[in-house]
Amino acid sequence: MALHTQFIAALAKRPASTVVNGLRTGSGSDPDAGEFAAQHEQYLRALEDSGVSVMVLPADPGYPDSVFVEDTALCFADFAVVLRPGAPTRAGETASVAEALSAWYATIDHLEAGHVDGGDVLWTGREVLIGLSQRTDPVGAQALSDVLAAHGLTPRIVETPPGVLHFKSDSTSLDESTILATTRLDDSGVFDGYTVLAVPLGEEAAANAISINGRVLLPAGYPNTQAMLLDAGYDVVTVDNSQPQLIDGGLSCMSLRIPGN
Ligand code: CIR
Repeated sequence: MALHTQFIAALAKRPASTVVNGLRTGSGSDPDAGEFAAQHEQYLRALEDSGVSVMVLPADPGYPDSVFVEDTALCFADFAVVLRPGAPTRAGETASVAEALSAWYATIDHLEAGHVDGGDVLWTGREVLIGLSQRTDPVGAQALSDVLAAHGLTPRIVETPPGVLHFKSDSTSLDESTILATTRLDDSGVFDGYTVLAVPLGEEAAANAISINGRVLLPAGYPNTQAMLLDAGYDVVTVDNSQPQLIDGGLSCMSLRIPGN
């Protein structure tokens, strides 16, 4: 199993009641705070059942989107990077996450310029793809690229399809050679050299999954993607994510997974 899909721990944050005011690209209905919290609990159980110990930070009502901790930092085996989220209302989410990460990391770098959301950064095990998006700008992408290269990783700055919030809204690294992705992202050629499992049309939201300790956590409600992954030999566990999806949240967005080393 590739290192980048093996994890010992995860960091999450409880959704605040203000999650109903979370940012969204469309004009969809508000999530229900109670149902969101219930689905979040199930999500935490699914992570624990996958063999990680989960640290859960208290809710932060001042930041409606703060449940989506993935956007605030990156976690590698030997170091973490605290990011600068691109939405102004999310800039203050990083402090509590940075403090919590010191439980695992002696080395924590900080992005010094521009903006990057963690949802735009895909570590494939071979390289780190940094997707330019509405949230991740060229200055931030280059600054992150420099940090990662200094740690011996191989960064590559790429494009996110128009209208897609984050690069990882449309992609997941299943293992070092295989990517789960939407056709609209795969068609860009960004994954040339990888085996791509394309989610069937109409199931685009299933492209955001989590490959963790030999299983794939997949949002519930995407039977064709589930069947494709099962056929390909993956162990699939579904998690109801309908509430986070109302505000553009995928499964990966709600935790930072800490690799073992
Ligand atoms: C936002 O727009 O920032 C949140 N409502 C959703 C963030 C989802 N995060 C992610 O894809 N990594």
